[in-house]
Parts: sequence; C-alpha cells; structure tokens
Amino acid sequence: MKQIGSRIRGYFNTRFGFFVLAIALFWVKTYWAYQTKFNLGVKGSMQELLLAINPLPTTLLLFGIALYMSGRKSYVTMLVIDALTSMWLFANILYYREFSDFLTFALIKGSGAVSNNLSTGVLGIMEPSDWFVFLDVAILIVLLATHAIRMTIRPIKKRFALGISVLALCLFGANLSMAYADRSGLLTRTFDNNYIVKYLGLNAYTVVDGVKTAKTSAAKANAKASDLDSVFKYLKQNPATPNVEYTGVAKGKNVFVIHLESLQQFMIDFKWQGQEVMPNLNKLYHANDTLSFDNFFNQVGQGKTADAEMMLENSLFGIAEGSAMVADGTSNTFQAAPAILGQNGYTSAAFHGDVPSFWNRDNTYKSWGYDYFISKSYYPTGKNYEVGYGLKDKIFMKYSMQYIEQLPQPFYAKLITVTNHYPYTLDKKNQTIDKTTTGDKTVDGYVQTARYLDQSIGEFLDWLQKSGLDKNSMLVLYGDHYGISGNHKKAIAKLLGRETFNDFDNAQFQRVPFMIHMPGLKGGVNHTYGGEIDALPTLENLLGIQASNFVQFGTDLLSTDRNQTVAFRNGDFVTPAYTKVGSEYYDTASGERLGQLSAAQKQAVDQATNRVTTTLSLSDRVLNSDLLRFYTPSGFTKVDKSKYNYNKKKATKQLKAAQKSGTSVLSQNGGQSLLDQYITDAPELMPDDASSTSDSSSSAAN
Ligand code: GP9
Ligand code: MN
Repeated sequence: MKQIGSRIRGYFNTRFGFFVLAIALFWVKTYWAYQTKFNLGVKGSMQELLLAINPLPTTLLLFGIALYMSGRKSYVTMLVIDALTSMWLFANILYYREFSDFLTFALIKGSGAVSNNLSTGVLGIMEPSDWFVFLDVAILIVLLATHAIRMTIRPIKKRFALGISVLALCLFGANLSMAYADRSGLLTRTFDNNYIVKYLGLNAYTVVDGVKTAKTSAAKANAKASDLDSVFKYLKQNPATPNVEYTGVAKGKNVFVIHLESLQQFMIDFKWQGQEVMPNLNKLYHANDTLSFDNFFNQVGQGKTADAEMMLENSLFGIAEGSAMVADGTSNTFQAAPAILGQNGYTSAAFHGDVPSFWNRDNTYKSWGYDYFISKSYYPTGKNYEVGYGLKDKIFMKYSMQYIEQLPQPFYAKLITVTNHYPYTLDKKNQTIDKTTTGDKTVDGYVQTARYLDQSIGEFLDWLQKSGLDKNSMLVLYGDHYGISGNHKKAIAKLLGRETFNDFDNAQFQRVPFMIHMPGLKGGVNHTYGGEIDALPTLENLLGIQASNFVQFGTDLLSTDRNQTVAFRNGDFVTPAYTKVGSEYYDTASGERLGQLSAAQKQAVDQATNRVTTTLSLSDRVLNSDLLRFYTPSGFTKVDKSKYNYNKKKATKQLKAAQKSGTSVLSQNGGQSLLDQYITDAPELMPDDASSTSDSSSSAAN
C-alpha cells in the first residue's frame, strides 16, 4: 500500500505528473460547474457526452503552454493559467445567475450594462459554493508549498510539449465535428452562447466570442460619421410618400405584434381533409377591419427569426452571415420600434417562452429600448408544458396576459410564438387534425402545429374581447419565415396539389402572412409587393409617427408610389413583373423562365438588381460599422442600455409600482386580475391531466 502511495507521489513529482493532476482537477471542477451553476439544456446522450469531454481539449492546450517553459517558471505559469481561467469561470457563474447568459467581450468593453447591473448586487447573488471553482488552484498550491509534491527543474523536451499541443488540437477537431453532427451551423449561425458552451466548452466559447468581437470591432473602429452620407443619399433618392388616408389612424392605440413562427402565406385558407387548418387566422385575414397583404415576403437570411425581428423593428436587413442580433445587438446603437414608441408615451414589452439568451435577445432588447423582456423564468413550469423551442403557444399566450394586464397603456407588446417550428412535433392530446400524407416526415406535421398555433391565437382573441383590449388595440401579425424549406420540393408539390415545384415556385413560396387589424380600420386584401423590411414604416404611418428622418430601408406598404422590388437576403428578388433566382430570371405572373432578355426586360432586371444590391450593402454598412451611433434623428433620444434590467424580481417590482399610473387593464379593473377569464383548452392545464400523457415531443432546440 505504502509502495503504491509513494509510486503515485513519485509520478506527481514529475512535471508531467503535475500537469496531468492540474488538468484532471480543472476538468472535474469545470464539469461540476456546468452541472450545478449553469442551465445548459443538455438533452440526449450525445450532448451529455460532449458536455463531459469538452473541457479537455482547451485545458490541454492552455495548460500545455507551461510545458514549453523550464523549471519553476513552468509550474508558476501553469498555476497562473489555472487561476485566470478559474476567475473567468467564476465571473461567468455570477453573470449567469443574473442573466442566464455568458459574458461577452462586447459587454465588458462596451455598454457599461454589465457593471451597472451587476455591481448593484454581486454580493447579494454570490453563493458560498461559487468559491469552489478555486479549489483546484488552492490544492495545487498547498501541495507544492508543503512539498507534498516537489517541483522537477529538469526541462521537458520541446517535442513533447508540441506533441501535447497537437493532441489538444486534434481532440478539439474531434469535439467540433461531433458538435456539428448534432447541431449544424453552430458557429456560423451563432444561435445562443449557451449552445457554444454546451458543445465546445467555456474556453472555446471565449475564443469564438473574442474572434467575433475582433472582427466586428475592426469595421466599427474605422467607421466615421460621413459613411452615412451615401445612406442618406440613397434614402432621399428612393422615397415613398406615406399614405395620408391612414396617417395616425392608430395613434395612441396599444400595439400587439404577434410573431407567428414559421407560418407561410399558403396556409391562409388552406384546407386539409375538407377542414380549414387555421379558421381563426382565416377569419381575421378576411375581416373588414383587417388590412391583409397577399404579396408580403419574408426576407430573412441565416438569422431566421432574429433577422425577421431586426427587419420588423428596425427596418434594417439581417446581415449576410449569422445573426445581427448576436453580432451587433449588444454593442450597436439602434433606433428601434420599442424606443421610438417608448418616446411617444408607450410602455414596451417582449414575450418569449424560452431562455432569454437565444438570439442574444437579452442584450439586443436593451439596445432596442424594451422596457420589459418576459422570458422563460417568468412563466409557470409543468409537465409537458414545453415542446422544441420552449413553452407551448397556448400556455405561453395565456400566461403572457398576466403581464399584459399590468402594462401601463398605451403599450407595445411583441409576443413570439414557438410551437410551429421545425420539426413540427406535437403530442397526441394537442393534435386536432391529421398529419398530411406527403410521406415527408418533416413536412407532414406542419398542419398540426399550424392548427395549434391558430387555436392559441383564437383563445387570445377571445380574451382580448373579454378584457376590452380589443377596442383600443391594433394587432399586427406576421409569419417570420418559411416553415418548409426548398429541400422538400416533392412534398410541397403534393401539399399544393401540383405536378411540379421549381426554384421560381420556391421564391413565390416565401410569402408569409402580414395582417394589421383594428376596429374601424379600412381593411381588405392589399396586393402590393413588399416584405418584412416594410413593416415598420407602415406601422409608423398608422401610429402617426413621422419616419422620414429615421434610417429605415423599407417603405409604407400603403403608399401609392412605392417601389415594389422585394429583396431577398442572397440578392435574389421578386417584383410584380420579374423574379430572379440565382442567374435565372422569370416572369412573375406566368412563372415562365426568361431565356434571352429583350432590351426592355434587361433594363428592368438590371435596375432591380442594382436596387437590391445597393439596399442590402447600405443596410449592412449601417450594422457592420454601427453607423447609427453617429446620428440621432431629431426628436429622438439615444437609448441608454444601462437603464434596462430584465431580472424577474426587478420587473415584478417595477410593474407593481407602475400600477399607480392607473392606466393598466389591471388597475382599471380595480386591481382584480382578468386572467381567470382566459379560456384555453390546453390539456396540460387541465386539473386531471397532471399525471397523465407521455409527451411524444422531441427537442429541436437543443
Ligand atoms: C428561438 C426561436 C426560433 O427562440 O425564436 O428561432 P428560429 O430557429 O426560427 O430562427
Ligand atoms: Mn423563426
């Protein structure tokens, strides 16, 4: 026994032995922190495995630096690296506790939001066990100080040190490819910091974030105010007169923006087995006081939902790669809808039944001036309450109203639904229509989740009536992007009862619903060609807000002199006359491919191409160079991000205090909640359901 003990000690007395011990301790500690200090949403054995192994490659690489040094220096370097990475872990634990997200360089460098929000409560949020992250460093120091382990001064061969670094890189490569097998687009689409930590580890996340920040800040550092000149010139040369008939008709009304996840226009009036799939939305679509648009296109790129949000609330395109909310949301200056309306007397709130870090909403919404961001922790939890990307829509809509009724009026509220999201899975109890029978698994569940989404909207509309909110609110509903991608052409053709479905058809298939509903609004189905970039200018005109001095790339959809070229993020376009897909042109009305273009046709498509590339590149310049920091429109006050805090406790307190204004639905109802009048048939909320149902839902999000 003694012999074994001294053998082990002998091993640790070598430098490599000490290196192995330091790594093992750091590895165990990191894994402990992952499990107890963060909420990374690990699902399935692959993700479990990746979480367990991901600390190893970067720790080997970092600690391995010390092996290139000799003697005491090597030990000290190892300890310093260990201490620094532990401090970084410690800082993230504290930040995470408050914000459910990881620290970014943009945050540390920029906004002051971290220090402002954290310094007020660091001591309050610290837990004694947080200090365990320094335990391994302490153990190593004690072992060395008491000579339980002796330092070996003998140098290690450089070749050996190099071998360790190469091994670390190979392991990282393996880790990365396993991560991509589980979640493609992890680093390019950059959904969520939690994902990067879950798949690649905290240190790799830090490097990824650092590279991203370095890339974006270089463009920003070189930018100057005069870079905006070409933007203003373009906007001036391409005006559209807002429709005066509609100017200010919704002034002072509450605004509900309902984000209909993955909902496409073809679902409007769509029937399956003789039934309307979406009776509630169809009714709304055809109502006399609804302005509906049947040539409204999604214009998103890789950022999908995030791009839609960027366009809807800023009239700026998403960037060419990744998501602007992630790349620029924390650091850039914006003049977004919540801030614009906030400065016109509105209270603003965004609602989303998932973690706040997804698409960097937690930071971006501060830059956009959202007073409240109601996310996952604000909602009740229960068996089968979630599917895929978060809380099921019926439960989400109902419990959002608990906060809606507390908002001082007028308010601007954006509700982001999630259930109708790829891969369109829904448990039996919530299915009220059969799957379609194209034979394509990813397509056939779409009608079921779309039906579910529609019902959740129906329940919400009923409650609006009961609460009286329907009378003084304007409802804006939009589908954010396609639900069925062009990779499913055969299934789509079957669904639409057609023989074929080609690239031209797919471009036309990018139409999404856009409806504006308000009692007394002069409605009807409008055929203008437009897209998500045009939503904000349209709403501004209805709300009586002068938009001409804002930097916005869309135009009022109701304007009679607007250019109807709809730009897609990849440079393709649709106009009422022509459609461009890649290098091919089509006649939009007939779908006929145009081989040899006539001179007039060539001129028209060249003009449209030019317009599309100019508008995209100017919008990119605004975001990539953070140009809005150089320009504050007259009458607009720059948003102070540090003023916002989405901590649930603080928000609850703030809402309570806001009741004094007496303008919320709750206070107008004598402080009596109207939530019990919200009728939903969500089976999860039925008293007898608690113990039953096994949810067949699979997780798409994680
Ligand atoms: C995530 C949800 C989905 O929070 O909004 O994003 P998507 O995958 O549609 O871009
Ligand atoms: Mn989406």
